[in-house]
Amino acid sequence: SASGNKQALISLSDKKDLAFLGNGLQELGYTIVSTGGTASALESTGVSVTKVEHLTCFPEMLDGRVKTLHPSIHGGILARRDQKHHMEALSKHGIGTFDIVVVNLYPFYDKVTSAGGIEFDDGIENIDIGGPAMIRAAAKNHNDVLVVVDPQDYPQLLEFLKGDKDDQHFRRRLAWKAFQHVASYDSAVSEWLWKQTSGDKFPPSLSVPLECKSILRYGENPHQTSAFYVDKRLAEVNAGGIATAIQHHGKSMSYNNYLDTDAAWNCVSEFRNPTCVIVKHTNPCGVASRDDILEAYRLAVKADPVSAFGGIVAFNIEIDEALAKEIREYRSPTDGETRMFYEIVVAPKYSEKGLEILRGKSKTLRILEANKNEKGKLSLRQVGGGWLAQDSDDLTPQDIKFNVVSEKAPQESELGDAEFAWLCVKHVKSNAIVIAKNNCMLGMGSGQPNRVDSLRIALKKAGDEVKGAALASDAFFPFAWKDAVEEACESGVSVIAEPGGSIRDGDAIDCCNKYGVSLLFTSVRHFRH
Ligand code: 93A
Repeated sequence: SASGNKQALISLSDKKDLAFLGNGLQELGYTIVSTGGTASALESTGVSVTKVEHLTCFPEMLDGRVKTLHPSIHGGILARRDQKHHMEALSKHGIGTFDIVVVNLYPFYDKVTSAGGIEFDDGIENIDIGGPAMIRAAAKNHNDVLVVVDPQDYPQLLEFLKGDKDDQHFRRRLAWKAFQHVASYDSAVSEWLWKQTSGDKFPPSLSVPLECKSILRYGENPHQTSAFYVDKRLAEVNAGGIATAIQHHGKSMSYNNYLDTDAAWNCVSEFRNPTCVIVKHTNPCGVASRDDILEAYRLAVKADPVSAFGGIVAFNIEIDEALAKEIREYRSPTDGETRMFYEIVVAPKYSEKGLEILRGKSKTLRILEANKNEKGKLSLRQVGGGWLAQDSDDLTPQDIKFNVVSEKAPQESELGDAEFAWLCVKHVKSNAIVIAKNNCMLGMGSGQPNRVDSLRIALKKAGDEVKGAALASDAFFPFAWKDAVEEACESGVSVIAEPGGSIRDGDAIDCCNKYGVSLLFTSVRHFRH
């Protein structure tokens, strides 16, 4: 500073851990300069503060729009200490330097996404101008100024200041984080403005603020490097699905683990009754709903015990003591001996005892507690040189009409089976066929380049249980005779649900009438490529 004192500039909307920071800096001999609200908060915890107005000799004006935008502030941040003429300019104007700048911004995203929404003018007032200016200035001049935007970095900042070593690495890491903070903030503002002005969901450019959550050990294969990025804005409002899940136990998550857990969590989250879903390589290989969740779990394993081994087990209800014990102890139905092994268990909640028991299953078992998935999210996928964007597929059987197009109409239980199979088939990679009965998946065929092969795989897995079951197909059958529909009918299913819409729909209807099978057209397709 002008008098040679060490100075810190603090201006915070999120005042978490402010007392810890203020006291720590004061003890280290820093003079603290602050904006109105931050200054009052610091004073109330016994830290003495110089108000920004005292340096600028201007009051906060324009309802706070101009508080820190002044040469006395920005000169003190931006001056290069190794440039004589910079320092001379400061002293000529009586400006002191800042060694530390701690700023976080008006909570724009929280405000514009808050329940009940926000008026346009309020949104505008929540765009922070002075804060980003200070952050960018300090980050640019990080060689001389430490810039902190995250309360989690306060302890490390104080440790750094107590030490006697300067560390370019630490300074640059803080500057990197600062520019991330501002970039993500600006992208939230621009996306909100687009929605306000055009009402259109897809802006002409995308700037999703992605923040690296972790560097992964490797990608899909060990020779590929990999990292996991979270959508910062969704993380802030706790709506991030698998990206914001808490890991209670186990080895760190891998690239494939994230893909598979996402698939399992997306699928199980859609069921209303207590449900267990087991996923292997992004496809559900076992799904069952029961009031008794232990039974649901056992049925989900039994659907395909070979695939379930080493899979991801997902529940849509709390894992309590009894369920945890069952997961720990249950033996593979293939030999009645080997205890089932899983990569990951994911659920919305755990009882204390349940968590303790699962921790005891194995050192490596990853135990995740995930947040509900928000509907209506943008889904993004990469192709060479670009990204494809679409609405997430949020339609469930409750949104769909199952139109009877055959002579035979399904009984109520058959209709229930068809709806259950339909919800499962939505989560299976195309071409997808699911066979289900009594709220339990009996077989599935996925990912084959033709529908007949997927059907044959599903039938083989269902075995004898296929008699009287429901069959769902994620898209229409291009051919009926000597093809998928006839094979399905011959196998003994009692009801088939498919979108309809083929020029050969008539053949499918005739075929079902010949075999006395109910045929339902949903007019909705669930491709998953
Ligand atoms: O309204 S602003 O865009 N204009 C400014 O000059 C300014 N200076 C700091 N917003 C400004 N700030 C922001 O005020 C900071 O980014 C921080 O989030 C907040 C702290 O205000 P207070 O200390 O009064 O609570």
